[in-house]
Amino acid sequence: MNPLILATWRFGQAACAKGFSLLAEGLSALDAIEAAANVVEEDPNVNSVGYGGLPNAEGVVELDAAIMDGAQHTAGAVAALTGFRRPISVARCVMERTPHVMLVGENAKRFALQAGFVEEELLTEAARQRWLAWRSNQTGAEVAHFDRLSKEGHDTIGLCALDKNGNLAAGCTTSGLAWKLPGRVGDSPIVGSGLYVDNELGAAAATGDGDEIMKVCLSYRAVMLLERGYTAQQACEEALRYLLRKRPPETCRPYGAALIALRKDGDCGAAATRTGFQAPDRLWIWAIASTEHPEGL
Ligand code: SD4
Repeated sequence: MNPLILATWRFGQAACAKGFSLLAEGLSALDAIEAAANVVEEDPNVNSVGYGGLPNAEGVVELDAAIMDGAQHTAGAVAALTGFRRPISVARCVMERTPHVMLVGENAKRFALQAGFVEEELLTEAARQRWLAWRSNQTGAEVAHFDRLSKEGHDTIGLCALDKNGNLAAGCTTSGLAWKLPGRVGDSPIVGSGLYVDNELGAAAATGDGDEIMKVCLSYRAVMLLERGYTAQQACEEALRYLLRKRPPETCRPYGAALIALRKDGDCGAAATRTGFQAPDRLWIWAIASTEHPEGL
């Protein structure tokens, strides 16, 4: 089986390069996903993931992350976690060291400390300045105004990987929507919404408006379409058509959603409900298989 890894957004390229180098050495899809996600989590210039992420409405960086292992059909997640650069690694510890799937907020932090992670300030000066600028424009009762999902292309990283043994894994890690209400959790750490893996079928991961993605269990739906014989591309497109039917854009915030999917046999696909998840001529989705695709898919 040829290993393969794919990710959302332009910054997914560096993640894929790291993940693929591990897959090529024979490491598992699970290890590749974690290491690939860590690359973006550590990058202060990515203002939507990990260290350097934009904060919530009160200026606190709250992170959501999940990892799913197809080989064992198991998952781990953290939500509204503060103070740790690599939330996907904390999520993996939840999966491997507890009988649970998700830990949240202060108790997720307590768990991370007990697991040996080092607490740090995640709000960079650049992110703080953007938050201050946003806050100075707010008037009294106005609640979270989200400016994410602009054409900047700074967003959640979703990843799917296939290793040489044919096992699949997926991951998602994000600081969520900028200026969100404290405690708001998006789709990214929710199994079935932000990510899903069925080792016999394939894997999917989502990015976009988590408050809409969660209403249709988008990643689960894409994987279930693989079961019906859809290609990965068809599965992404059909799952997003379902989202658009249930939640017509005129009734929602105009942010939309995008999906990546990877079938068990290596077939891969990506689709979005609108432009803005795209460079002018292609989706900002990166895949690395036996050959690199430096221009994205
Ligand atoms: C969220 N889905 O927290 C994430 C944000 C994102 O593209 O992916 N935006 O809702």
